[in-house]
Amino acid sequence: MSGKTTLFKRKILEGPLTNIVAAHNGLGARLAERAGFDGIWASGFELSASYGLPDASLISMTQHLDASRSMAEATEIPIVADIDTGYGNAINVMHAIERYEAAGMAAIVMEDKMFPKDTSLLAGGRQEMVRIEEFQGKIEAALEARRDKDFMVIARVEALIAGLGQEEARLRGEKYAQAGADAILIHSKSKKPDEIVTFIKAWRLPVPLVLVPTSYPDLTEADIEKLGKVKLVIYANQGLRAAVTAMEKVFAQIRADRGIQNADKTIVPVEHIFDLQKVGEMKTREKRFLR
Ligand code: SPV
Ligand code: MG
Repeated sequence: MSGKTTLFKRKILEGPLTNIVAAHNGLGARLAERAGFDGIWASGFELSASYGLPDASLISMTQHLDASRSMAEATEIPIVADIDTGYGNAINVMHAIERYEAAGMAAIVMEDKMFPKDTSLLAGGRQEMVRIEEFQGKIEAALEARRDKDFMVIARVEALIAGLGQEEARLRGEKYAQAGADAILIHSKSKKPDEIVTFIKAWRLPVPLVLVPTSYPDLTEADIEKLGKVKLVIYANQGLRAAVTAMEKVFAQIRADRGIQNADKTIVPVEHIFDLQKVGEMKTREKRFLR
C-alpha cells in the first residue's frame, strides 16, 4: 500500500543509522521535516506533556492517534508511533495496529510494561513489567494485525529501566526478536552510556537495535555507528524541551517589560508561522478556485 513503509524498513535494515525526532503536532512535525530528520517520533511523553499531564497512560489511544495522524498529514517523512504498552492486552494491540496503520504510520514501538504505565525516565517511577510470554503474545498479535508486512513492529525492552539487569534485558530482547519483532528498542535511564554499550556488545541476533539517548546525551551518532547493530536513534523530547526553554524565557521577558517591545525582536515573525502553515499554498488555491 505505502511505499513509505517499504522505504523506511529498507533504510533501517540496510542503510546507515536512521535518525528521528519527537513531535506531537503537525507544526512540530513540519519543523522536524524541514530540519532534515529521517522521520518523526510520535512521542507519548511529548503529547502527554502538551496536555499538562504525566506520561502515565492518561491520554487515550484516540488522542495519540489523532495527533499522529495530523503529523502524517503535515509531512512526507515516516512516522514512528509510540503506542506505549499497546493500550491493554493483545486484543487492544490488534485494534491499535489496525488504526495506526490506517492512519499512515510507518512503524510502531510497543513497550513491555504493564498498563497503565509510568514514564521511563522518572526517578523512582513505577516500572512494572509484563511476563515475557504475555509480551510475545502482544508482538505476535501486532504482526497478525498489520496488513503491510513492511509496517514495522518494534518491541521495546524496559528491563534496564526497571533495574532488572543485563541478563533479563538480553533474554527479553531475544524472546521478542524470536516472536518476530522487526527491531528491538533497548531503553536506559543511566546517565552514562555504559549499560547500553554492554547490551549492544552482547547482542548476537541479526535483528537491529534502537536507542533513545535522552539520559546519556554524550553518545553521538558517530559513536553509535561505531558500535554497529543499532540502526535507529530516537531523539525523544528535544523539541518540547527547546520550546519550553524558549517560552519560559520570552514569557518572563514580557512580564518583566510589561510589554512585548523586547521579546518581539527575539522571536520569529508571524510570517514565519504563515510559511509553516503553508498559507502560500492556500492563497494559490484561492486564486484558482474562489470565484
Ligand atoms: C516518549 O517519548 O514518549 C518515550 C521515550 O517513550 S521516554 O520518554 O524516554 O519513555
Ligand atoms: Mg513514550
